Amino acid sequence: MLPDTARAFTDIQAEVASALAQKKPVVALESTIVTHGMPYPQNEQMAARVEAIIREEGATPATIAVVDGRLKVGLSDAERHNLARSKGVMKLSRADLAFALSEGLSGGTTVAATMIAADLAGIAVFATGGIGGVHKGAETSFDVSADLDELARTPVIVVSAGAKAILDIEKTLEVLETRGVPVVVHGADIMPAFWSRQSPHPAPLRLDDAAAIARFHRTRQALGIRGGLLVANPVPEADEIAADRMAGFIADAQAQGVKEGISGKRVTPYLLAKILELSGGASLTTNIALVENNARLAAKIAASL
Ligand code: PSU
Ligand code: MN
Repeated sequence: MLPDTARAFTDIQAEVASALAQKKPVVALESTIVTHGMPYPQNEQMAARVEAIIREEGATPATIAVVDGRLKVGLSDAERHNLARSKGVMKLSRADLAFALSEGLSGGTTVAATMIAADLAGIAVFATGGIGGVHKGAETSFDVSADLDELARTPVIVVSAGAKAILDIEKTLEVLETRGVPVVVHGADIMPAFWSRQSPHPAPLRLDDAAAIARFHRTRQALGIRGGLLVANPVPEADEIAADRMAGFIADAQAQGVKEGISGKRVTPYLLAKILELSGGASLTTNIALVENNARLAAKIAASL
């Protein structure tokens, strides 16, 4: 599956390579959530737990990251540990993934870069927390995540809890629709809002189980419709933080970010860290729970495919 030209830069872990060769279910995982999205040591515990959940569901996890200029598809325990502890590594998206490889650098891969690597390796399903999207105030900042363009072009199923609620969810849905990206809410009629089960927006599409999601993906491929599919999986009720409670933390974090002049790639990591602080750690607990929930569904979709 991996093109020869990419092989020179890529290390596919033996377990992942053998699962792919035998057409067994494999789920890709991103690593910006580890390097920039959560503090140590919770990031490492989350990364290990999510891999264990995927194994419990009978699939093979493939965490994707760049380590010393090598594109890793599947990490060893030591590599995961080092990545979780590393400070100052890059946050890699489509624009700079190849830069880290050509310069021998290390970094966490965002949703966009992880989709590229998963597709290169022949992995069709990927679990994350929340995708990047259109930021609030994008009408002046022009801050729209490369994740949206990637979903439009790269044929990977991304299982998320929707777009992070720090974003403008309505505008994010509009861009996804324009780019032809199906947004399927799992088991609900309302679009989730990451930490909360409900946003004010209706679900663009709804499917209630993994088999139906896999069937939809195959049907698009049969028609030759290229591109990804976004699954929005609401956080379990027991773990959610009500949207009105989150709204206060989000607004305060945003105002603080504007005051400190935070822009570009730093916006999302800054807001996540600030909201963690303002919520007294509650946002992190919910973030971990929703990633675990997404990993479970992703493994079931991979098995159905
Ligand atoms: N989901 C989380 N935490 C994160 C991210 C997703 O629960 O930190 C990361 C993803 O890697 C996503 C990135 O691609 O945030 C979006 O960054 P930006 O808004 O700069 O495109
Ligand atoms: Mn951005």
